[in-house]
Amino acid sequence: PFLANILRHETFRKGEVTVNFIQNTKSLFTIKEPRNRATKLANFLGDIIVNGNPDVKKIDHTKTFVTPVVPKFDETSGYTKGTKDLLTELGPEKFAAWLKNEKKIHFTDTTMRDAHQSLLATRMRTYDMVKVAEGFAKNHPEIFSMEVWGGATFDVCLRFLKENPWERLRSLRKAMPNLLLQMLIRGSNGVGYTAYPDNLIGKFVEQSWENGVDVFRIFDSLNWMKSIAPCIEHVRTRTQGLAEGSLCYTGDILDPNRTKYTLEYYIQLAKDIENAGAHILGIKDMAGLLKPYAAYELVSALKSEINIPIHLHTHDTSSVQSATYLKAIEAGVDVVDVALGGLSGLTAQPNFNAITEMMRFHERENVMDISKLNEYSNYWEAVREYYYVFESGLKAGTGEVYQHEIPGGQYSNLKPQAQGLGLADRFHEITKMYGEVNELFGDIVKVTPSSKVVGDMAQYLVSNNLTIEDVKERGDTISYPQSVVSLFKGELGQPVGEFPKELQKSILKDQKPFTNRPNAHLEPVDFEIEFAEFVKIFKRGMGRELDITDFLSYKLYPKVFTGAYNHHLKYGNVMTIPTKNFFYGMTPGEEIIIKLDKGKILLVELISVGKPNDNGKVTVFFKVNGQTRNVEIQDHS
Ligand code: 3PY
Ligand code: ZN
Repeated sequence: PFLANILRHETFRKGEVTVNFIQNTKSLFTIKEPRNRATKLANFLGDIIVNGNPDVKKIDHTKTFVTPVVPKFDETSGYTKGTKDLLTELGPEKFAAWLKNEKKIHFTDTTMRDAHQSLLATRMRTYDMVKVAEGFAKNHPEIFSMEVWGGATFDVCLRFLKENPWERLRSLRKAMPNLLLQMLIRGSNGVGYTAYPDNLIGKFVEQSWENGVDVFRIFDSLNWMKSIAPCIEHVRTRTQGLAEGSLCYTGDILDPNRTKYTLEYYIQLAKDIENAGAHILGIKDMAGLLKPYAAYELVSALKSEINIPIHLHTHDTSSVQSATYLKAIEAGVDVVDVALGGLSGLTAQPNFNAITEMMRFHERENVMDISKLNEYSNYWEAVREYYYVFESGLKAGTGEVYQHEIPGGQYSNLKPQAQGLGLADRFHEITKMYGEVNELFGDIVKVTPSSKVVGDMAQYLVSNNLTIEDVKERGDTISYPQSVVSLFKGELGQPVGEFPKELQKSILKDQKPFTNRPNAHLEPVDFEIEFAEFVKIFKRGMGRELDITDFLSYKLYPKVFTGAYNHHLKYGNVMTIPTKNFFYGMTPGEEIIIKLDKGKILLVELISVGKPNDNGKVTVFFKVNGQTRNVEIQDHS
């Protein structure tokens, strides 16, 4: 009603709004404001203002921001038919055949998932995505898919952003009904760091589809088919979506001295993935190790050995990965992953805008509206500034990646982790140690969650001033990080080759490893009974019925879900708070608009912030929709 009041007002309609329009126009406030929600949000903002966002470690008070400009689009028009419509029309098998026959190169836009996972520690908020989602889908219906979900986004949504990841998915689905939406799923590890019961993964896949996912990029952190195949089966049996079974690329197929991950190894794995029923083969080059000439060899060989289309993913950590795409395109790859300029390059994907130009006038060109793409790049460039505290600090491409082999999505997290351990100034020691730990572990595939284990071990050794030699000489006297024990026990599955036996013994001490599927050790979930119990525990105050998607969040991340739930009870839904204010609070005199559901809005102005009283409480004075609203916040400083 408040928004309607504004929209209806003469002054607003004539475009003559001045700064004080709202305050001076009392008639706008003849509405009943949603009091409880307003108080909760004021408490949230008050807490950020007084104590800071706990996720933000160090604020640069001189930092200024420019307002991101949302590129224009026709809000009243429908959507041009895109790949989602085609999938609905053809079904997954025929769709895959269509893709394989396409001459032009297709693009997956990773801006809303992997790009920010890899540059900004996954902190991008739904708020900034939904602003451009509809326009982007209308302006760029040629896009193959939008990667918007999975990987670390699920965990980070709940843990740090206090968002409901399912709500993100649903909003993006609604805004982009014509394009395929894509997610990354870690095989039997779902969107977590450990194996889950098979029927839980099955339900998760089913609900992901129901809520908007079309393309499931499925991988296993050790390239273990026994983890990949069941997940492909879930997609085939429970959805009408596309199973993109993926091989994770590591090593260097052109290096004659690296005999573990050879071209023959990848061809066999690709065949296994095809035989397991994948509609598309993903080549997941998570660390950006696939060099241009190797890409040509690999894609050419796969093109002649398998019959499904090939989708290539890389990270530009070294800065030469555009050349990899060029060679892969020459070899016939069907789709490549790119990120919009402002959020591309370095540990993220190669630059969409530049790759589009690279292909211009080539026989495989996919014609895009480049000036519109550039406008979106500018939008993300401006939005990115709000997330400056999460930047990894990497300023240039690095050849070191070929030594340490750290995945792009892990790199931006490793730095804050190192900082948290007080090891910020020893970061290069950690990255070097990461490579050495990989050797020690027998050169394993490193991608979430196996990569996290290598990272944990590297940080553990550096922080305890231990060397690889120490581990080799007196490993049985060392007490290893829990994740390392778990890996060597077989809880993440089995690596290519085997675990080095001596090391495994010294890590496990007297525990016995297993070699069958970790999921075989897990009890299936009894959905009926457990869901009923869940609803009983979490029944208070969400303002809506809890559903199966909430239950899945809980089963995947019990503690994190509980934290997010309690946060919600205390502060309400904070998803629609503008990003700058979500992370950095407000300054006196600042006025912001917070959209609630069903078109309701709150106009919040920070009037002033008091001094702590004897009990350490600070009064924060707001005006909410024109009415004074004071909140008392405990000062934790
Ligand atoms: C993830 O699993 O989150 C990844 O992005 C792996 O590359
Ligand atoms: Zn990636």
